[in-house]
Amino acid sequence: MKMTFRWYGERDPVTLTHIRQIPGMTGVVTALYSIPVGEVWDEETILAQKKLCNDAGLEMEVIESVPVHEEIKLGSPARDRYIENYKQTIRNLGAAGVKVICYNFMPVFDWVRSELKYETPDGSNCLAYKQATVDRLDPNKSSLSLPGWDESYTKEELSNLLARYASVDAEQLFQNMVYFLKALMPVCEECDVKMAVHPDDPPWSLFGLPRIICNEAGIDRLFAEVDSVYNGITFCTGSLGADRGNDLVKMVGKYAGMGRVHFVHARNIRFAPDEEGKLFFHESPHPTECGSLDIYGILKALYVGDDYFTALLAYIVHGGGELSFSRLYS
Ligand SMILES: [Mn+2]
Repeated sequence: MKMTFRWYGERDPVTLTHIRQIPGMTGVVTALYSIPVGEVWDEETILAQKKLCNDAGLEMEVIESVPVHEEIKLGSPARDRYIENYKQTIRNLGAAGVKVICYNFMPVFDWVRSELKYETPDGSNCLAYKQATVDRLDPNKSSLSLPGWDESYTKEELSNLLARYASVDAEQLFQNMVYFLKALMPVCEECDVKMAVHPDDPPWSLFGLPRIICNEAGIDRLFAEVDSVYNGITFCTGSLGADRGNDLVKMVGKYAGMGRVHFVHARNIRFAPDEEGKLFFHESPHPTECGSLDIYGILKALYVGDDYFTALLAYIVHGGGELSFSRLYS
């Protein structure tokens, strides 16, 4: 088990030097931010990023994320070209020593929050999700803007994309994901690179778009359908924990026991009352008593060694920070 920290590249205000100063932190989780979604990540750019990390005394063994092109999620005839590109990216990352690729399979929108700077009683800021706010939004309306949304689409492109998803239900999306993973598995095995899907965040359908990696049943089905250790999960406690029906301690123990947990996002969230009576939660510091998730139980189930466990509790990251752990099965 290695403790790693997210690094958003050279524009990240939290520098590699800062990350290196955190005791116990041996690596970063990063990505190549300059390459358009769907294109091959070339070796030269990968190695340049790796050199920056290594020169700072940090490893680059986990990538978050290699985005999946919408044509793959839509299951269109154009998907095969993008799948071939993804396979080449896996080969190039594997050659550079990368062991785990985190990705997600959410249509159109990535994670969704209603606020990026919710102020908690102690004055710290964090991400928050108010269902009442999200319910009032319509992605087809021109005035819409939400924190974290992909601004690379024009309004027209976004509308067209949403229209194409009208014929893709949860079952179709699942089949498209299976097609994608089955195509990848031989390359993953050959290059020893593990795929670790990040759960949908939040783990339920939004704006009429299907979401499928939301709970134990969905993950069980994915693992059964593509039955390889190279088809694993990023166990994001905050994402899965937003659905109170998810028994995180049970799930993480079960999937770790199957050798399918390749990467962990360990973070806590706190459910709080909402004036409109709808779901409301915000990020909270890691210790169990600071939020609504049993972080102690989750980490115990993961069997984190004493050193790292102590280190984790010592570093309470405010502001929606995710501590990441990678479990590398070699
Ligand atoms: Mn996460």
